[in-house]
Amino acid sequence: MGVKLRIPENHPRAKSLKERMLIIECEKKGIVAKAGLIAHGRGEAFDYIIGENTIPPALFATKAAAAAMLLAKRPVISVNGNAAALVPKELVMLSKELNAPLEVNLFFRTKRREEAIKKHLLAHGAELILGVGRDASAIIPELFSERRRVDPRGIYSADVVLVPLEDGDRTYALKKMGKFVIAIDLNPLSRTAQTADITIVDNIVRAIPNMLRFIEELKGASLEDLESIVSRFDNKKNLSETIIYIRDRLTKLSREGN
Ligand code: PTJ
Repeated sequence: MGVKLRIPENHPRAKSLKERMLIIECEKKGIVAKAGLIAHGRGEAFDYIIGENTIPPALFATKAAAAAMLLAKRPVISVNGNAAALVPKELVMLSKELNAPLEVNLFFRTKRREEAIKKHLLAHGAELILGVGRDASAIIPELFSERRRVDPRGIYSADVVLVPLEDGDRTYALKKMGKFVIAIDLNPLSRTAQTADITIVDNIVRAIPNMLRFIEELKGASLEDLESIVSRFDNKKNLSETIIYIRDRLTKLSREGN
């Protein structure tokens, strides 16, 4: 109890183990839900299958997502426990770059967790956090989980919503409200992945920094160029290419006798 595990730098899985420790530490601080530990493990398994690298369809989706966020009039970044634990600094940077507020939106919503996530993001440089306490006073229609509670200044009135690590019930409801949904989900088969307008099948620890790079690259692009990047993107096609990539990778590995 309370003993901090040191992960040797030369450990072959050091990066993954550090992410795991981050999630565990943040569960202790009340940021990550207990179920978030399990969700992380599911993510790790999919990440292992794609090779723990950003694969070409994910990069393509990230560029389209950056263009969509730049085109948005009211973009909002939804933050849950796992996202806050893994990439707090990067989420704050993204929020500032895009002038897109961060909104706490939780499946396992408790006052303690809302406050812990808000504190964590403020400690990483955020200035305003939406969706905490009474601020989550609007309701997403036809949604029955705690995720239905949203901030009228944030997700409720957003045109584009970035939802990292979704659990499937909200993307459909947001789409029914006419919103454009960008998901980050390592599982290309999940309901969220299948329902979103743009799905980035990548680990959030790579996807958000990649998005920041694309935003830098596209900041000066014309509206027409940004619109053309978004309209050329086909989520179903990109997900098929992701699954084909995984199939081909596994076939190659099986031939190598792995
Ligand atoms: O913080 P809360 O209360 O909102 O709870 C959040 C969790 C994550 C517990 C909740 O949304 C949940 O149970 O999610 P699921 O149904 O396990 O779905 C999470 C999805 O995120 C799965 O498809 C995972 O593969 C994926 N995932 C996990 N870790 C990562 C990830 N995707 C991208 N990057 C990751 N690091």
